[in-house]
Amino acid sequence: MTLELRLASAVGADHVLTDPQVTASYDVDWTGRFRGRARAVVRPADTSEVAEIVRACAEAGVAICVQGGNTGLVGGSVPVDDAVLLSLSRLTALDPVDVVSAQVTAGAGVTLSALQQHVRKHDLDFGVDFAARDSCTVGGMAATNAGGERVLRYGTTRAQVLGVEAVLANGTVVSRLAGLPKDNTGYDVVSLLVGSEGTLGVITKLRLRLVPLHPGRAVALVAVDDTASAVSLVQRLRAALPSLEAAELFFADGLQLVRDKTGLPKPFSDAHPAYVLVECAQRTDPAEDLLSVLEEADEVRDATVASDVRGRHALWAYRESHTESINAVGVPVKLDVAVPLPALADCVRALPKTISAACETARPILFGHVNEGNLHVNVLDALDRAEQVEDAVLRLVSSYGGSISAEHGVGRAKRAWLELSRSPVEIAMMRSIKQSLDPQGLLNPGVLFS
Ligand code: FAD
Ligand code: 2HG
Ligand code: ZN
Repeated sequence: MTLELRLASAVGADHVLTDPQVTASYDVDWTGRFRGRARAVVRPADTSEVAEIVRACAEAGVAICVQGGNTGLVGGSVPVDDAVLLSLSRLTALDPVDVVSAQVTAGAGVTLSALQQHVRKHDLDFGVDFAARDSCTVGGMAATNAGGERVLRYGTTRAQVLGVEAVLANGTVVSRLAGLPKDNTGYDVVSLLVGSEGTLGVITKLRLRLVPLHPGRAVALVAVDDTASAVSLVQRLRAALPSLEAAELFFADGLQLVRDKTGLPKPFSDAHPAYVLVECAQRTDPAEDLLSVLEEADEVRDATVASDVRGRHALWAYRESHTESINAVGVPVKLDVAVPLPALADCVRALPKTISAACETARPILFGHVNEGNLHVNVLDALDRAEQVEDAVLRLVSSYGGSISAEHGVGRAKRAWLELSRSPVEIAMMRSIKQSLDPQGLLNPGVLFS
């Protein structure tokens, strides 16, 4: 039997897609920068179908590219030519919420917003949130250990994952879904699969920790002079407000670009160099507490606070619209770095010069998650000098003791610079884990390692 026939008998012919017009959107990443050509897109419905696909590909020696919502930003979900693209988008089962343990089991293809809707009915919430919520899947979030806007309070996706079910490269299923918060019985298989970017196994289910849903929320958009003031303001808010959940940073050029693309009004009558967006959440409305800290803070040049849903969303739009607005201008060279917080202001000052030395025409737009020293460096008009820009930025970040990828992962985009963030011993450990779990190198070849 040919591989295509075996795949069709595993999932049904309707779920093996080969027409280039139908498969085109699976072959290109969200930013439009990374492309491949899958021999077929296969859409299994459950774990046993995933296992059968992986077994069939392993026996035929054909590579598999794993894809969830295809919102990843490092080219990891795009197929290498002739790979089978394994889409998890039909694994959308959501178990009833376990309110006693504050946990839920979700299929890998459940989107973040579907998960949010499901658990919020029980006054519970998921600890990770970001703008791709309507498309990204929990499988993709776990595979990339996604961060987002609430890491300050709840940590990254890894901190929310208590259990995992996955199909290994030879088609066997590993299942660890009990969700015991305490379980010290050897190597942490769950944590190993989280952040492995589809190179060690195909995640099919997750047991997720939930957090309380806070009905009282307030968002403030604050104008400040520079990054140093933003860092100092966030430090002040963190100390004063246990309800602080998010602290985001963007600058005048990013705001202008967002306003040009979205038509949003000016947030303040005067323009300012930098903006911090913060959110507090608790049982009661935190607006008064937030306002009184902001009134005392000498970093604040102007501020506006909203605690109604519409007002909060309107303020978040200035920050969350950055990614789409940038892509509407052109395909950016996208970097996602972190530096130690005390070095953040220096790094922001040094970046424009470093980037223009690598590419004269480059237009950098910076924004990010200030509390983690996580900067999103998007460089427009620089695609023909992409490698030089990437190299210059990543070496600068490394000189501060930073990370070449704070939250998006390594994928194909950052693999050439892995040694700037990981020691030779660590890379050797990673390679030997990969070799032992996927000796044929069939799962996501080219992701993480060259
Ligand atoms: P995909 O893009 O499909 O895949 C991502 C990687 O995971 C690939 O390597 C893929 O092979 C692998 N993978 C996917 N599913 C599985 C699975 N079931 N098993 C094994 N491997 C799998 N990220 C952040 O961390 N923080 C943010 O704030 C943030 N904001 C974003 C905003 C926008 C507008 C966009 C477009 C993206 C944003 N991201 C952010 C990027 C982020 O990586 C993804 O949105 C998300 O984590 C990926 O989910 P996905 O289902 O789309 O995965
Ligand atoms: C965000 O924080 C995402 O909005 C996307 O991580 C970042 O577009 C980017 O560079
Ligand atoms: Zn981010």
